[in-house]
Amino acid sequence: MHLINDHRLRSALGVALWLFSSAQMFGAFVESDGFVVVEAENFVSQTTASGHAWIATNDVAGFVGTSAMCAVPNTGVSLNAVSSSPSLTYAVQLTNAGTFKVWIRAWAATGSDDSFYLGVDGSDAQSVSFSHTSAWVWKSVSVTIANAGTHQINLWMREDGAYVDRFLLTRSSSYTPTGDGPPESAPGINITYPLPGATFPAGSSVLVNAELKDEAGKIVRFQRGRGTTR
Ligand SMILES: [Ca+2]
Ligand SMILES: [Ca+2]
Repeated sequence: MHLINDHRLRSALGVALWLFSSAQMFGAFVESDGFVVVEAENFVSQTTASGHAWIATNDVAGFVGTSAMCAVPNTGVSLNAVSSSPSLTYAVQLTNAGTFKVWIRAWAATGSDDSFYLGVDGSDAQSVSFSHTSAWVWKSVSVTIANAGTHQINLWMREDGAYVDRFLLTRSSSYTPTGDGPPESAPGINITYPLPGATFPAGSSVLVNAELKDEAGKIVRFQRGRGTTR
């Protein structure tokens, strides 16, 4: 008999990864070992406001993933309130509560392009300013999240022309990312069948059910596949 755990299913059958790669919508990214890492381009939703919007762009080299996000047009606007600011919303699934450091990888050409607002669950917006060195830099702020589970991370424009590549949450107060930072976290894919610990004879044909949920917990994609155990 071969014991098949969740990891083995993913690698042996590839169903969950195929599901993720084919999904157009991103669910919650899952905390692992006190870390959640998210590409800025993998937002759940966005809004436009004040004649501005966040767009995916590849025009500054050195981004990670498929792109960075930039608040455009860059016409010298600085917004005072997030209620009138274009937003990006992300979903993270936390197994811990408490104080997290949020590290954001950002880029700016000038001192009029180097800030944004960051919030949690649509509130507690903090103004974040970073260095305009025309290089990708990591900047951190602290946030407190009262309970584990799925939460929103919100990014709002402050100064137009700001670029954001990716961000991470960490429970460590001493950790400092360098370079690109760690790989992006796994999305919240649940394998609903077989259950963890299920056993099958080697060479069995196994049906696998997997689902991807959005930040509200609604199933946005369901996939069924079949593979053979090794
Ligand atoms: Ca600007
Ligand atoms: Ca990116």
